[in-house]
Amino acid sequence: MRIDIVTALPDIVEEPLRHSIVGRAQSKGALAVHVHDVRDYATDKHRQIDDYPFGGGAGMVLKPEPLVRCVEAITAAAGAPDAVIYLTPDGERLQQPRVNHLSTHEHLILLCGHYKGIDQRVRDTVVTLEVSIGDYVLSGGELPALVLVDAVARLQPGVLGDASSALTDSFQDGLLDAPAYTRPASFRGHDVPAVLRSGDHARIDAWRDAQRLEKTRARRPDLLDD
Ligand code: 6GU
Repeated sequence: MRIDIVTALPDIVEEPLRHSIVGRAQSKGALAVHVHDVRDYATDKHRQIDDYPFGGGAGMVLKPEPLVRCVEAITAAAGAPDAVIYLTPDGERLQQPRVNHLSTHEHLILLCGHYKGIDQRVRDTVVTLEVSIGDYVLSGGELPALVLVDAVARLQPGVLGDASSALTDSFQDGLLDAPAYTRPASFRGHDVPAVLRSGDHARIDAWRDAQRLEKTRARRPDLLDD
């Protein structure tokens, strides 16, 4: 899978991509993430990427030409993407089924906005999907882009150590995860539930299923309605 991130703040996204699961996915050749500085595609000598909004108001708007030129350069180099995704708080709220579907694509372009967003004509003519990562406001699309990359990277074949672990995650089957414990068996007077040390895997599975159901009922009853 190839993912291109188009941003005015490449430093924010570059370092996190080198670590953890996303870093490992890239080392393994399962994923290649390319970061593009939209300023490199500015058309004027001041390399201006944003401007005042027509009609007035606070904040700056990312100009259309650098963004579209950058997408065109990516397409010329790597072919047409399966989706051009704009990260924006007014997009579709990201949930696991959408992540699962995106993870099957070969090529995504992610557009990060900031300030007051990007010119509407980019959204109308180039963007094919708009995604939000939740109902709160962030200062730009860079952290949401990293969230999306992480969520799809861990689903690439061969990336997770345990092939089954992606499938037992919270949300993947509509339930939250069971509690996890490691050594020591007793920590400051709190003991690991005895069933987990019993070696009886049928009982352990049944205990975990019951815990998942109970936790989901207590914390996220909305998940049980679906
Ligand atoms: Cl995708 N962008 C911004 N700026 N804020 C957000 C968001 C995205 N998702 C939730 N809040």
